[in-house]
Amino acid sequence: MVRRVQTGGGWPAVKYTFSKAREAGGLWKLWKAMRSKNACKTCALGMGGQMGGMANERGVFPEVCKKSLQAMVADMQGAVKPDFFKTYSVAQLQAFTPRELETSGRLTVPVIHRQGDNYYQPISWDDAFAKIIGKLTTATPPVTPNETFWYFSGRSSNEAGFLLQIFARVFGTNNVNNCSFYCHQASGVGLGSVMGTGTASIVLEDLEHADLIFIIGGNPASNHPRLMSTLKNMRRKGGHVIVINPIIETGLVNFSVPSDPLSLMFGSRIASVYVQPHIGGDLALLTGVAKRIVEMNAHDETFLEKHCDHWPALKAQLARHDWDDIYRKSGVDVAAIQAIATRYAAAENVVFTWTMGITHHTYGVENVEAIANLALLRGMAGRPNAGLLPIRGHSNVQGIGSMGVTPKLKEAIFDRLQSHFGLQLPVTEGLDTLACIEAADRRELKFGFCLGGNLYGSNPDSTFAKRALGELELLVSLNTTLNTGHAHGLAKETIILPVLARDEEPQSTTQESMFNYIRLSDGGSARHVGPKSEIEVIATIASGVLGNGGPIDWESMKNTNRIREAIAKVIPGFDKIAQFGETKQEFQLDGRTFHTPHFPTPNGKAQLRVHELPRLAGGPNELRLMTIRSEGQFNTVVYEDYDLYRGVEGRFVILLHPDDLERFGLQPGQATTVRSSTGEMTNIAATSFPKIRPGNAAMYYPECNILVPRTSDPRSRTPAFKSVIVTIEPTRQKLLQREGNGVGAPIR
Ligand SMILES: Nc1nc2c(c(=O)[nH]1)N[C@H]1C(S)=C(S)[C@@H](COP(=O)(O)OP(=O)(O)OC[C@H]3O[C@@H](n4cnc5c(=O)[nH]c(N)nc54)[C@H](O)[C@@H]3O)O[C@H]1N2
Ligand SMILES: Nc1nc2c(c(=O)[nH]1)N[C@H]1C(S)=C(S)[C@@H](COP(=O)(O)OP(=O)(O)OC[C@H]3O[C@@H](n4cnc5c(=O)[nH]c(N)nc54)[C@H](O)[C@@H]3O)O[C@H]1N2
Ligand SMILES: [Mo]
Repeated sequence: MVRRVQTGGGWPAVKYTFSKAREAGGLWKLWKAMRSKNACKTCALGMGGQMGGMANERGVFPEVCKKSLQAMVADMQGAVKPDFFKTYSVAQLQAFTPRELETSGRLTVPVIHRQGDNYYQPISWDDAFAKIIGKLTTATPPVTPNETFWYFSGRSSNEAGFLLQIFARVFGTNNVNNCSFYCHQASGVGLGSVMGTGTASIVLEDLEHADLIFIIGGNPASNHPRLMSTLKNMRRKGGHVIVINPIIETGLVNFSVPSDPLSLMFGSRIASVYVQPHIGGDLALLTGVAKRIVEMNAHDETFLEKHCDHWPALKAQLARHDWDDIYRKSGVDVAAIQAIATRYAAAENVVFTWTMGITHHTYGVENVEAIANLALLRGMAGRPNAGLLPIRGHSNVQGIGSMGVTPKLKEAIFDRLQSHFGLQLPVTEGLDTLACIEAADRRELKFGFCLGGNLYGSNPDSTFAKRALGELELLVSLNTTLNTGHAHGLAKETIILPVLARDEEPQSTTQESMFNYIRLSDGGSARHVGPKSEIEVIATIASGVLGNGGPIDWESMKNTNRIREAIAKVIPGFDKIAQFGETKQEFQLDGRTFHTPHFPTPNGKAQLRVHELPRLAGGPNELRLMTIRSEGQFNTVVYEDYDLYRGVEGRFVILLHPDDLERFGLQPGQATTVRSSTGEMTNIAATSFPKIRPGNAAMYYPECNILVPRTSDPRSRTPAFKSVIVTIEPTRQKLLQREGNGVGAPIR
């Protein structure tokens, strides 16, 4: 039974450090690994390498975060046993939970699986390379460039991302995309549409001078714990935090920052105002706050007229929306909207942050635009200490984007690539992530290459994703550990290549934080014999496919200094990276953050956007379901089956407000069947969870992705992972108990 905690962080976090240290072979060993000069492996708020892996970009030594310990200890685990792939058939691997797959050990030998075989077989590196290179060059019938796709997760370095991206283009396709299409793509598109640039408008220091921070649609206590000391410090100085979230997240109410004795003993209050809209109600709520600000005459008319386009249109639209409609479409009444508006109007330096509760909707881009509108109303962008901050997920997802890992290259990158290398790049339209899976299903694609990640596990509609990947002739993935994709997302032939983690790389690499700061990973010694560096793998394949006599000498790209020289020439703002191998000097990217109200749009003005308010999804006998992370997982990798902060045991559960349990005639703990338009899950334990807004429900990703339809935001192509319409009824079979996997999981 898990103990319900009343505060985030605190003693459990400290205790956890010691238990993880035991797994890693002792506190000293773990401490040394954590102190190595490598950028943190988890979220993009993580720490740079320059100061010994644990200081942020201002050189301040912050928290040891549980996430980074988990990721580090996972990389420090022993190798997959030599007879592992002989012992466990694919059918058995399919019955493993995500946690069991992850803890099977580090991958050290390449393996291959052929459709119809029961087992993965080891394959030598040479044979694996020959097979991949052969498929792309001499196969009959041939595989053409546009029959291939290239997926990137956000864990890899800038160098690996850049190298693979240009290889795919020179090979001849723009089917190049990254996990951002399932994550913050709506932030990039929405910020781009209003501000002219798709990343944070502030640096870390600005955040520390804010006196009001909005946390919208995210749970940083669990997913970005290092943000919590900033919030605590700000509250101590008299600042405020406004949280907008359908769930009251324990750690956003109270958080005990382990490095601060007072906070550790007594906890620190985080939220000043906590508002619970319905899932998907943010656009209406944010519009309501904007309307109220104008009614209170708390907006900055001069700023709006001087530095923004379309202010008259927005003003007229805000006046047209009526309060009843706003309430119906958000679930938030005028009194709560007034509470937010009052705090906002009183603050001087305001930072707006948001995460997946905003982007995972069919109108994610509009949600982000509404946040930007609200900030601009009071001139909270284009000056120091205030602005917009999408809280990024993966540690280098932003860098992977900067390196040009998008179907359509930015014009400047395209031109510079052509002129610097004398290349002729493809101009065909490239496919985004979801479009690749759909094209695979139509048998239009034959070959897939995944630089890290878990493409199967991160997809909506798992049944469909499995079928689509099954149509590919060859799927190659570069991974450190096993995940559900290796068991379920199998192509006709599937190759897994084991790679080194960033702190095991023989050469230094770089990563970009969500504050547009380029960080060092100095590498280290390999923990296992067998895995290769991502860069070596990519360069070997590229040189085998394209040869070395052309415009790019791929062999020479095994040296990260050569890659960085190319990055400096090709990617705007990255000039300083050319000398990085020598100086190891971390740096702030130019041209991303703006402290003056001159926006990188064609006329230098921010572009306010006008929106219709969407109706809340779902009918009277349905529930709106959000699919979320627990405190004990990192994306599709599950470290623990319990969710400490929410006090939930097991992962095959649906969290429901007691009112909804009653509405559907369910008892707490009862086995239920949850159905959506794409799938159903049986034996899901109905869990009483008073902290969720009635009418809404939550389940854990990735297990529940079978229920998530492929409905996506047309502007960002991000699936609506947080807005799944489901029905619920008791399961007739008896609820099955299974050790370790929580209540409700099928017995295998
Ligand atoms: N521990 C841990 N840390 C992580 C990760 C992890 O898996 N585990 N993943 C990393 C990655 S890639 C990412 S993208 C981030 C994700 O970080 P988050 O976005 O914080 O994570 P989620 O669990 O997807 O989203 C959860 C929050 O959104 C709220 N929410 C859901 N729907 C809505 C809505 O309609 N409106 C509003 N306002 N809120 C809503 C939920 O109640 C929940 O608190 O975390 C990164 N860090
Ligand atoms: N229903 C639902 N679905 C979602 C979401 C949701 O909230 N709900 N969230 C979405 C989001 S925000 C994201 S970002 C995606 C996540 O999508 P991905 O990024 O594709 O998935 P991860 O689970 O982070 O990938 C984990 C794997 O990365 C590998 N790995 C770890 N470190 C390294 C490394 O250094 N190099 C290499 N090559 N491999 C490494 C490990 O083998 C591990 O198994 O999922 C999306 N899917
Ligand atoms: Mo993400």
